Amino acid sequence: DITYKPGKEPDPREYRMIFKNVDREGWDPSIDTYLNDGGYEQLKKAMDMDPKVITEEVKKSGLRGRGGAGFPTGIKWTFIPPNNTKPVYLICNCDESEPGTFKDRYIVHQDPHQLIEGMVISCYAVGAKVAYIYIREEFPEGAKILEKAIEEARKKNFVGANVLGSGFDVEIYVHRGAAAYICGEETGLIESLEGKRAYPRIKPPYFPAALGLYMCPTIVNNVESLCHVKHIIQRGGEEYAKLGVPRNNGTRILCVSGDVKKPGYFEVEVGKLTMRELLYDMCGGPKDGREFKAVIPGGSSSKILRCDEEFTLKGQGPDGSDKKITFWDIPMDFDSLAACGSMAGSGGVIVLDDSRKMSWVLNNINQFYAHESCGQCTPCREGSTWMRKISDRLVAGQATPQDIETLESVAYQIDGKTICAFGEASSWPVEAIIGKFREELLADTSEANEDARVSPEGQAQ
Ligand code: L3W
Ligand code: SF4
Repeated sequence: DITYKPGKEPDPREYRMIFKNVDREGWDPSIDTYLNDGGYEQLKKAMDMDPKVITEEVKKSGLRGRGGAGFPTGIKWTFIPPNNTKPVYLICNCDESEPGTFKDRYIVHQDPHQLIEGMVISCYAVGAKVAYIYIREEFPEGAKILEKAIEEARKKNFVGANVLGSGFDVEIYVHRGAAAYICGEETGLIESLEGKRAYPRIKPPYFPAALGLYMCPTIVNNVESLCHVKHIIQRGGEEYAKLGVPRNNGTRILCVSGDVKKPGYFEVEVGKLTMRELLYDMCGGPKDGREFKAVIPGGSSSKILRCDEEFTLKGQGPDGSDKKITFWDIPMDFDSLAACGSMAGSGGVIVLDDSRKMSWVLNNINQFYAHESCGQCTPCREGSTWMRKISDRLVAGQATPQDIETLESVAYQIDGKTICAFGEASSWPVEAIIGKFREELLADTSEANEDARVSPEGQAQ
């Protein structure tokens, strides 16, 4: 009996759980609307459970982090040292900045109480009395909505001292981010929250679950991940785990942008849908007169896939044999996309058709990472700028074939040699685009450009 606003109806293949209230007719982000829909019932249920049992349920659910790395949420929670005597913090990572990703903002804008309910349950499970929502600076409206929602929840005793008479106290603070992509890297975020520049910390030893905010145990989870906790309590971990496919449980929100007829957000059971079903059935196929060329499946940091590629999935065929699949058969889950050499990342599916020149795509990505590098480590700071300069030349028609080799070599010299995953995020797209579209990129170069590199004074440019 739920209806959605005209033109915003979900696709019939969707499974709306986290996005159930997004674009819903008659819905608003107030607590009254949420309570009328059964809101905060799962918090009441959770407060009667042992915190350890909640963590067990989250482990059983198989929930994997929706922020990019897909790390199991329940397991992360158990990394808090058992003999810990320091305060524990929970941080909701709402610094949604990965190019191609636009899901957390909708939750915050349209269903903030779902997030708050999930956060309070999570705080209770991990023993955190203070939680922060680190929201990207560019979401000022979202920050206001969250502040208001927290106040509403406090008035009803869902947040604050002695939550629902349980003896459990919890405060949630909204913290506006520092307007940089690196603030979404969990240790950069923590530094920023401490009032410092968002320089990521070396992990290990500083895994936040042991040494995080103010060097205290800190759980950092993405907005969407925290919302799932409420639904795990409602269904029970085992029942929740029936959604999706083994090791890739639950639902996830895919954000599709770029060259499709119907871009948008789609909540689906993880792994139940193939690339073909997503792009043709749900997104309406390519624009008129065009053909699909390539897809970046998990935000700009993930490796590009060509639409004419074939893959071998090790041990996934009958009786443990290898299974051959085409690009179109890839199930949209963490493990399958990893097996195809890319990743599910933060769910941002960027589609490119045959009108896109790969030199332009490469340069667009390089511009972003060169701008966003925090500058702390040399391979990333210098390398991301070199990569941008070379691809600037490529789109300007001033590159030589040797430039492509240099660009590839720079990428491989960043990859694996930096403090945080930004190094890989910036180099993987370059490695994949050159590896898969080398001939096309070379066609945009010319040996003759070598001569143009020498200035009138005879100095190399
Ligand atoms: C304790 C251990 N904790 C791992 C924890 C770790 C973190 C999580 C995953 O993210 C992704 C990248 C992009 N003891 C632990 C441990 N953990 N081992 O598990 O850790 P990790 O290192 O695998 O990944 P990461 O560096 O946290 C990297 C994505 O993030 N990304 C962009 C994200 C953008 C958004 C957005 O816009 N919404 O989220 C950029 O790099 O996909 O794969 O919590 O502490 N032994
Ligand atoms: Fe900063 Fe890049 Fe080093 Fe990460 S890899 S710490 S973003 S310079």
